[in-house]
Amino acid sequence: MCFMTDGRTDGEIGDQLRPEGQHPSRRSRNRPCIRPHHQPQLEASARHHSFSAQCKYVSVLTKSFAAMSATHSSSDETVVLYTYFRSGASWRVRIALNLKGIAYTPKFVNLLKAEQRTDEYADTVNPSRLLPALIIDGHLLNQSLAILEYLQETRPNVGPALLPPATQPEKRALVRSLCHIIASDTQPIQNLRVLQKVSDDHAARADWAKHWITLGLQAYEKAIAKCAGKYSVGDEVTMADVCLVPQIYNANRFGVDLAPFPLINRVVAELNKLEAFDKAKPENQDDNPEKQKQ
Ligand SMILES: N[C@@H](CCC(=O)N[C@@H](CS)C(=O)NCC(=O)O)C(=O)O
Repeated sequence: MCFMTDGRTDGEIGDQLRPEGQHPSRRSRNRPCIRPHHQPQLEASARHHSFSAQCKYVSVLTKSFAAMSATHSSSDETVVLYTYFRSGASWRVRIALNLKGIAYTPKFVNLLKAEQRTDEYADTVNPSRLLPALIIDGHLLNQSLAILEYLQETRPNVGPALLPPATQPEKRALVRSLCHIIASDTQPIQNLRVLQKVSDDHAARADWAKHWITLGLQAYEKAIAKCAGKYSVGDEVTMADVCLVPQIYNANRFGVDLAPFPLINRVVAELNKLEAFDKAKPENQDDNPEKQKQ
């Protein structure tokens, strides 16, 4: 299994569990790691402005994008992803963008510094005060599963089909149900704001996360028993795989025993061989403090 139990420190495990404001430097958090072919003003502005200024900028940008998309819909406008290296939901979108070959500019939002909780962020980026958010084709999109479906619907012939075709509604429902095992029934119960509410005690938070992740993975393992091939559903990468990989990273962080999940382990090992998945990993993100030290 390629996930990084190795090199994990208490600090890393506790990252999501630690009180806010104790995170290492954000010196280079706005440095993009993947540049779009076109680099209009947004990227330069994103790098040089405070988060507050960035929010106002996005608001303006979003409005001007809305006006633009009324006149032409193109797929080569600047794509901006609001992301944090360890955010599983952002990670899903990073994978999908890579699979679809869409270059993007990351806008780093430090969850441990609660940058997602400001009113400005809620008003201009994501009303849920969560990551991710994606600006694409002149639209500002939230909710990772909605974003994955948007990418598939707007780019059906590029990269793998994240969802089976509409002519296979049962298979589509299967893929979506696997996504929801992770994205609805598991990840939300162990995200930062829930853990912070559960307890101030790091060990208690980890216990909580471990419990719910284990139940989620038990469901996923059973659910793919009849459909897994090379990947979760047959031999094509789907949205389900995109959701699975970040969840396994969290499972490792919280010390979940993955031995009882041989199918998941096999599928994840295959997925980790793919470049689109590799590029999307936390260790390859420019806002990862470990990467900044390199
Ligand atoms: N259902 C949302 C979940 C988003 C979510 O939980 N995001 C986490 C990061 S993975 C977050 O922003 N957490 C910040 C917090 O808990 O305050 C989606 O899929 O987009």
